[in-house]
Amino acid sequence: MPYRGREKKAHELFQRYEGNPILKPEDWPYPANAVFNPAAARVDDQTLLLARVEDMRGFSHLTVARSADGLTNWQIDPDPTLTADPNSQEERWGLEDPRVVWLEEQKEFAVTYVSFSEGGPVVSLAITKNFRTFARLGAMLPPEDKDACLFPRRFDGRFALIHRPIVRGEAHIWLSLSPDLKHWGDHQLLIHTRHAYWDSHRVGLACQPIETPEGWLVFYHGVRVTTASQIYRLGLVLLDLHHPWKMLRRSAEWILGPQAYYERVGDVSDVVFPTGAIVDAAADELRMYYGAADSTIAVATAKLSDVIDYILASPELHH
Ligand code: BMA
Repeated sequence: MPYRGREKKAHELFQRYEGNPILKPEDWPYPANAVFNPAAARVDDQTLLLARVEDMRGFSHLTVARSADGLTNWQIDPDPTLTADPNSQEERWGLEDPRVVWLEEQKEFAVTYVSFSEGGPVVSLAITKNFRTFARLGAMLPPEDKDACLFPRRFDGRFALIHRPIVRGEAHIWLSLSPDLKHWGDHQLLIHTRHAYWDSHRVGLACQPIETPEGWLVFYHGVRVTTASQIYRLGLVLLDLHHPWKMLRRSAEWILGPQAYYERVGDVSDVVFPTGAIVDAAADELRMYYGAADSTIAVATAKLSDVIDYILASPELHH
């Protein structure tokens, strides 16, 4: 694709919805301290969010909220949708930060979420058709691991998982492969932190990978540690369509950072943490759902074509 030279600047891609935050603990049908970091999927012509809900003990579970337009009139499940399995060692201290993807072969949704085990956070997999009943497949890889999502299909016969282990205090994004969604191998470093940049301290997957004719759009969060706080912002890479372990381009700048009051002030200040996206290709629209300051849920919208133009104008990476 030739360079088209009409791309927007990084910070112009997304528009915050004026009704933000769209979901708050006060909206919940039962007591909750915070609602944030939701997975997003289109189900029965509605936008479905699977939100992380933190209870008054400080433990989290996941609850579904549905809306016809993805912005207003949210119908929240009256009770928690997916809670920690009391018999599971891995889910001892709750479930956090889900991502959802539609598996084309299985014709089911895959939910990858963080289980807080006594041995640290691990990524677990649950499969569902309807977000009412779930088949739990357990922990995928050892701790410490977070920020994971599957791709919707196999590549050269194998499923691919993006995830973020922490090793020696370093937090880079990895990609692993599996023939059966159970046994994982061929682990590869995919996106590393960048010294001195806004994403110098930690990186982790944001929403589910988004397929385009140019390749996979993979949004990720990047963390900078300052003397005052840790700032969570959003970046973007483009992965090869057929070989997603190959990164083609990476944005130098962040494209969304904490600016609005609800992103700057909350239980954890200065956090935008996107975990779910809805794409309407016909309308050229990308809606990004994110946790704001670990307290509420907000949404920002971009034109899909603007995002593609932007990443295609970022420097090509050579392997
Ligand atoms: C990360 C995760 C997220 C959280 C973020 C900001 O490590 O635990 O759940 O939103 O920190 O506090």
